[in-house]
This record gives sequence, C-alpha cells and structure tokens, in this order.
Amino acid sequence: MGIRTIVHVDMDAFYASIEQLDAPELRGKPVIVGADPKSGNGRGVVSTCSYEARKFGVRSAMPVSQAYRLCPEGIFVPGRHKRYSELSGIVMETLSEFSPLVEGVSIDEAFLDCTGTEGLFGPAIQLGKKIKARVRERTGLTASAGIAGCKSVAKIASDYNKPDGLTVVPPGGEKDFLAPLPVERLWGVGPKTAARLKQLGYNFVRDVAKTPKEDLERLLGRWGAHIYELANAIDPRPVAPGWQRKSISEETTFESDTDDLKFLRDVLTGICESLSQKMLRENLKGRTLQFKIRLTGFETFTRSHTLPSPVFDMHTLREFAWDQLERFDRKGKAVRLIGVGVTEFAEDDAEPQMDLFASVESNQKSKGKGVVETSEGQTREEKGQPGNAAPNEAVDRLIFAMGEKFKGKVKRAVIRPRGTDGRMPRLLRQSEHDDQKET
Ligand code: DCP
Ligand code: MG
Repeated sequence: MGIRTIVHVDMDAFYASIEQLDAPELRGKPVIVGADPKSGNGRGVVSTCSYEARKFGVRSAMPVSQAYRLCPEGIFVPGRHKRYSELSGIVMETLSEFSPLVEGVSIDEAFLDCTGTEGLFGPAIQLGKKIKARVRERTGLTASAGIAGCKSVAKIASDYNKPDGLTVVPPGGEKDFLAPLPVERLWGVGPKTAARLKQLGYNFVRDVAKTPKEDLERLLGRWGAHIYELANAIDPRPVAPGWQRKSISEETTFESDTDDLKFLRDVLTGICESLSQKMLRENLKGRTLQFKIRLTGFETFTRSHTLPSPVFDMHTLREFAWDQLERFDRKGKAVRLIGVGVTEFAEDDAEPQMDLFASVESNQKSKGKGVVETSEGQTREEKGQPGNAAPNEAVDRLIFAMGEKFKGKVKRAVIRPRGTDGRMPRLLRQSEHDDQKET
C-alpha cells in the first residue's frame, strides 16, 4: 500500500457544544449534559460536558451526582438527541465534500481517506484547515482533526490538541509521533491494559515499539501482537464507508467497589437509558442482551439472553439488567464494574423509528387497551394498539392525570398490553460466562 492520507475528525464536546450553540447564555459556562441531580434525578450519567466543566474534572460516563460534587456551579441540561443526530448528519454530509470514502465511527467522529486530493485541497495542513472551516461554517461547531498515513495514528492525532485542534503527522513520522506518548493513548489500549503494560515497565509507546513482537505476545497473549503493531504505526485497515456496528455496550467502573443495590440499579438505569438512546439514534435493534459484572478482585461475569424479537427500548433493557443484578450471586463480594450490552442486531426492517419507546410486547396480539408508560416510568391505562406510540392525546391526558409536576418530563410513551408490564418476554437462548481474569 502506498502512502495514504487518512483524516480523523472528532467534534469537540459535541452534545455540550450544541447546547451552547443553541443557547448563547450557556457559552463559556460549565455545561453538563445529563439529568439534573438537584431535581431529585441523581441517577444517570454524564453524556459529556463542555471544556469549561472538564476543568473541574467532570467526564463522560461519570454519575451525575459525582459531577455535581466536582462542579456545583455546573449547568445540567437534558440531552436532545434528535438535535444531536441532525447536526451529526450535517457533519457527515460536510465531510463527504472532501472524499467519497467517509466512515462514520460514532455520532461525532469519522475517518476520511483523502489520498490523492492534494490537487484539489492542497497539502495535508491545508486540507485539515479547510475541513475544519467548512464544518464550522455549516454547523457553527468546532472539530478537531488528525491527519496521518493510517487510521490508528490519525485517531490519536485528532485527540492530540483538542479542542479545535489540527495535528498533521508527516508521512514516515508516525513512529516518532507516537514514541513519547503514554501507552494509554494507543487506540484500543483501555485503562486495564494500560495498567498492565505499566506494571510490566512499559510506560511510553516507544517502550512497546522496540520490544520484539513475540515477547509482547508472551506477556499479553493475543493482544500483544496487536499492541506491537499499534505502537509501530502498522495499521493497514482501510476506511470502510459501509461499516456497521456489531454490538453496542456501556459500562461503569466505580471509584470504590460498592454493594449498594439501589445505587447499582440506578447506575444500570442510566446505562440502559443511554444505550437505548444510542440505539434509537443509530437505528439499531438487537436480540441478545448482555449483562456484565465485575467484582472486587476482578472476577468478571457475563450473562446473555436472546429474545424472540429485537429490542432497543429502555424498559426492556432495564428489566433485564435489574433482573440479572438481582439474581446474580455475588457471594457477599462488592461490585467494581457493571455494564449492559446488546448484540445480534436485526436487519433494518424499514419500520419507522419514532422518538418513542418500542415495546417488546408489541408482537403479542393483544388489542384494545394497553398501559401507557412514559420515559419517567409513570403508567396509565389507555386505548390503543399495544406497541404503538401513544398518541399525543394519551400523553397529554397522562400529563394531566399525573399533575403539572411531570410536565416537560414526559417526553415519550408507549402503549403496552395490560398485565405484561415489567415482565420479561419469553427467552430463546440463555448463556453464562464466568471469567476469572480480566476481559
Ligand atoms: N457520549 C455519551 N456517553 C459517553 C460518551 C460520549 O453519550 N460515555 C456522547 C456525548 C458526546 C458524544 O457522544 O458529546 C461524542 O463523544 P466524544 O467521546 O467524542 O466526546 P465529546 O465530543 O463530547 O468530547 P471530545 O471533545 O473529547 O471529543
Ligand atoms: Mg468528540
């Protein structure tokens, strides 16, 4: 393969920047996207926060209660996923002005293969400036970009000088660029692997790069070879525009191990909410649900259940996760990490995706009446076809019935059959996996 020009673009504090874009009074302030812990909504996690809030130590995936402790002056705003998706679409569209090969990796980042575009856009530095300027022009938002000869290095480069950064790694300069970075900056090296590497005396990428591949394999198993390649900027993976996600998951590691069941349930609720929103955004539904738990001492267990029909709704995910937590025998040990995942996605069946909870019971043939459940968990019996989105009047009636205090909080509702509320649907498959080591 000849020398390639791979660009990685990642939007800065994406959700928080959009909030600041739409509400000028939030600009320059510590904005935290997540449920407001002051209004009794202490569950849930931070989606992201503005760079002003990061100065206080607030980070994505942190419980909102902790974010509040770190940054009491933070302005908590609920997420507006439709708006984020809308801007994500504009970003991706803008990027496609620069190459037909655009691979969206998440809602706010993408790879572009811009090999051979010098004639059009100039050398890499000019290309990067043009991409950033065009994204800013079309969205009002800043992006950071990294340009290098392969994906893994471009990805690290875009993060190198955030926010509003541009880092160009000259062809052939990849290894020098990586050498002084701490090992955790390598794409794919998580906190656990980084800790292990450091324990073995590998602090910087250069320490890994100069170690024979076989030695790393011996020390780290199959990961060793991969890490060797990452450290040596060997990454022939092409930019693949048709890329599709195979699974989606989220997990939370606690600062200190806990056996507080209520807290664990709240964390699971936050994880399921966020997962469900992501799946909605990416138009995904999956049939296999996974629960992961790691106990004090790093023993890790996963439990997975396959359902007869694919789901993405928060209710089903949470029922599953709570149920698993409840029945998992921890033998008195505290919990270090907890997570939920979904795999086995269904082909897009062209069913319209609404900003509503789909109901897992929708395949059941119960007609007539159902229970409306809001995103806040209140329920009320209503007329309608179970599984359908509750009509607006039903939501309105519900808000009325539940009193003014729920106004603004009732965003979504679904009609489910009577009597099935809260029960898990029939199972197709079930499996368990116990792992004494880190996975
Ligand atoms: N996100 C989320 N939950 C997470 C991580 C991210 O909901 N645990 C959402 C919110 C982010 C968006 O995805 O705005 C993009 O994720 P990034 O990791 O790119 O984070 P940001 O764009 O917010 O910040 P950065 O400037 O570090 O890229
Ligand atoms: Mg980002």
